[in-house]
Amino acid sequence: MSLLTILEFPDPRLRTKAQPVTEFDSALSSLIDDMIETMYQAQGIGLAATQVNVHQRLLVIDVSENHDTPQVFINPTFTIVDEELNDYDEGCLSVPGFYETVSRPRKIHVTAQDRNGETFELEAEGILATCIQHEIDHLDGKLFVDYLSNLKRQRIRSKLEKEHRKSA
Ligand code: GNR
Ligand code: NI
Repeated sequence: MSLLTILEFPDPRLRTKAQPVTEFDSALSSLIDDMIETMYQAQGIGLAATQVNVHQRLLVIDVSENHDTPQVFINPTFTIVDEELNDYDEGCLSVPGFYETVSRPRKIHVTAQDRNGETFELEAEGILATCIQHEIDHLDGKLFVDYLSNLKRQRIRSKLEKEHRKSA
């Protein structure tokens, strides 16, 4: 397995719209394992392929207490079950160091495929619902900072650009 590099805002590659996964082969399985390893190493609860510069519709999540139950979602879609919004203090491995409140539908119904291409469905609420929506946004080239005011997003962009210059 190998660790993958996580792109950081405002990298334009994070704006790429991911394409559906069509080949459920060993290369896909290796990518999934690398993404899970990268998510754990970065201490994140989710990771979308877009963040590691792979523009396929694939994401991994682990919201379990012991960080030992990774979930894989390929070609995921969701419908809103409960329009009621949940506020969550969101962070993102591609926007390191910043946390802001985002409102999203609290309960969703998700359809996705597993690494063998088998379709499954589940209902998600709480942090899992928030995380799945955050990750699917990544696959569509969207970041949580897009829900903030232009001023806040601009400030975050400037601070991260400054950090990137320092470490370049
Ligand atoms: O690690 C993460 N924590 C988190 C907290 C609240 C809402 C969403 C997330 S996802 C994030 C990892 C990440 O950037 N996934 O894309
Ligand atoms: Ni993220």
